[in-house]
Amino acid sequence: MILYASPLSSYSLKARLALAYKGVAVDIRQPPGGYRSADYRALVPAGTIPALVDGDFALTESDAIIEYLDERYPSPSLLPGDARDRARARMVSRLHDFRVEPSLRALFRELPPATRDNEAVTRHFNAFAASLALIDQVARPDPFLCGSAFTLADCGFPATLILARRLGVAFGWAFKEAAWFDAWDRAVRSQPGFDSLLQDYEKVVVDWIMSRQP
Ligand SMILES: N[C@@H](CCC(=O)N[C@@H](CS)C(=O)NCC(=O)O)C(=O)O
Repeated sequence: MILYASPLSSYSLKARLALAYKGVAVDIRQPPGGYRSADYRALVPAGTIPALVDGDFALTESDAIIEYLDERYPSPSLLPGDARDRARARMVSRLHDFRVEPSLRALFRELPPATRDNEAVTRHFNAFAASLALIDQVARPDPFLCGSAFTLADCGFPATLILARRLGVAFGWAFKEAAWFDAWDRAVRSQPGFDSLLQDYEKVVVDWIMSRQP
């Protein structure tokens, strides 16, 4: 299997953590010609990363990729428990993808100081804080977001929270970590292979932020 991914892509890291959790090795490649390129779209019509290519089957959308992996490699499960447990994990993951991460992504264009809109920065950080408050209400941290096992719900947050911390430094915003953060972060980093993936990601994020703030 091939995973098209890039070092700075938070959704690529989300898929890579799921693969690492399952101990599934794949060929990690950068999209030929870059994402959205014609060459890449010939392989992956949506043109986004991550994309999993398994023979003649090409799949985008990190949640769909992770659920496919979970069915192909059921153990350890990323959707354990009963119907409600699985539904909650899916809900938290979708809230991450549709509310938490987009409010941070909206800040990327505000990084260059020369063109920064400070009102927009405040608005996006407030939206981010509100989205995390929503996660506080619906998750069941113990220490993972939906209980004692790492699940689909946890996969997107490591990259997003690294980005949030680093963007907070760049914008001078005091990022208030959720009460569950420390225990969750320790538990996530103790999963085999995760810590080096997260450290590599953080280095790429720091370099990218510096390049946007000359
Ligand atoms: N909902 C998608 C989001 C993926 C996404 O936005 N990936 C970014 C890189 S992190 C990308 O491919 N951007 C290029 C584009 O949107 O065309 C997922 O869960 O995989």
